[in-house]
Amino acid sequence: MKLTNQTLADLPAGIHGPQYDHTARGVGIVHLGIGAFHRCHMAVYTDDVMAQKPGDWRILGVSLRSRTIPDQLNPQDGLYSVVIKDSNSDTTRVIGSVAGVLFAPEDTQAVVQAIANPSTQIVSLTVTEKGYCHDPATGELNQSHPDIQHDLADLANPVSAIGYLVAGLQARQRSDSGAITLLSCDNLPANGQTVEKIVRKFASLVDQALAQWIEQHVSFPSSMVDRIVPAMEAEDKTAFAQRTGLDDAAVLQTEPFTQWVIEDSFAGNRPAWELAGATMVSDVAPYEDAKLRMLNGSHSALAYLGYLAGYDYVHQVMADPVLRQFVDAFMQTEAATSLEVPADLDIDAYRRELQARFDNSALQHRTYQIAMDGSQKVPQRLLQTLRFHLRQGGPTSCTCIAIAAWLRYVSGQDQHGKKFTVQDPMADEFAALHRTHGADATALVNAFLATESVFGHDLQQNDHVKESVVYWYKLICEHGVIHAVTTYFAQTEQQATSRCL
Ligand code: CS2
Repeated sequence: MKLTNQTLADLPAGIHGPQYDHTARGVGIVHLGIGAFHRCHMAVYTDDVMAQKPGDWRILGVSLRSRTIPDQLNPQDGLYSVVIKDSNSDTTRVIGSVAGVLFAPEDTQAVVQAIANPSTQIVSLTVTEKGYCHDPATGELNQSHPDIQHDLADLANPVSAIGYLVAGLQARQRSDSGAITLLSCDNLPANGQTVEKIVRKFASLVDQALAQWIEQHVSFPSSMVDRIVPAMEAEDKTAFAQRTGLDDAAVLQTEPFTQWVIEDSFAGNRPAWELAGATMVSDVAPYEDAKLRMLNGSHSALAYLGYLAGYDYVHQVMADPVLRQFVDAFMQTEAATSLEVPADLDIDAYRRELQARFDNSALQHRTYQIAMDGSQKVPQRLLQTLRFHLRQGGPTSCTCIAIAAWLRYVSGQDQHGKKFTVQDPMADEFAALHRTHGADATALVNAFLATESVFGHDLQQNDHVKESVVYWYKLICEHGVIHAVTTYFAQTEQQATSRCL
């Protein structure tokens, strides 16, 4: 049975459809980058809100690059299933909040018009870290990015998310359609302020009057988003169809846990997401930092170490006693101690809960998926923790081990000599660094630390960081990840003993 509005009344037993008439609701949100994460997160919250309250909050999705999602969702009237899996059981629901999906390269004007439409109150984004075309170390617009250069020269036919936003805001200004909110839902620190800085910079390069209009009419709340959403593979879809009898080309899987903390500063109306469990606050920063450094920081660390050691999935890394202990030590001694912990967050309980989420073997979350785009992720996930402890004279070894594992990962070869493709906008630059300096660990680490878009200006001048990353990098290359991490624990134990004596 193909999933569509027509077949919704006959869903297989145990699968629940939307608890409201989704076809009677209008669109109030345009979402750029309608990938799996958005459809398991904000679209679910919005579906829950519409089931509880009247309101035209359906989401018009925009796919910026790939035709896959519009081709999957549009023939299904925007409907898709979400399978929520824990280690022992799963539940499935069909989400009705997505009204349809535009394919930006072909529907360019429709996207711009949708942003300008007076009924659109919010444009939200999940375009991944690299989709902001910014310098990850500083958060500034990268004006030499080819997509930005293209859009500055031809804003009538944008290709970047930032170009679409500014073209849409310009159309909104021209048609006097009123205030609007741009809501970033990507894992960036101060994501609202970051997108504000980038959009305003871009707009000022186009037209000062537009930049001023944006200042007066657009708000940019920050938000912290959290739900683990592993990519759905072809076999997972076939298994779903066989198990349920439902033919859903867009089915997704996720974990039971979900969290959304939103800065309550909207320029127009918004759905009452708090009814669906979102937390509205005046300052997201402490939640965002905790999530980025604890969850995403340890995710990246375990992905690089685990992938090099030959583990394909997160739960397998967690089942390795040495790496499990490392993840715990990373969180407890370095990430957690670098934070200004929000008053309502029990950081020890948070750490344990994260480990339980990583243990979820039903999720099949690939280390390779998390390992991609390190150049865009490492600054906020690892380097802020490192900088904090450098200032305080605190512990830095776990973070330096994770950085060393990343440098080794981007060589494109694991510790068993297996070659793989590094997915990262800077993959070619990193490969060149390995070609030039591969035989000399000190020269290699120096060259990486001098990559300012990742490491800024400060870290290349820090001898302690250099020495530590070189030391762990050599151990990882010569003896493997498990030996390096075991050495770390032996050293920590020795230090603890000598402190006691
Ligand atoms: C992961 C995140 O792929 C990654 O880099 O660390 O997508 C992570 O699963 C989410 O941020 C969880 O909320």
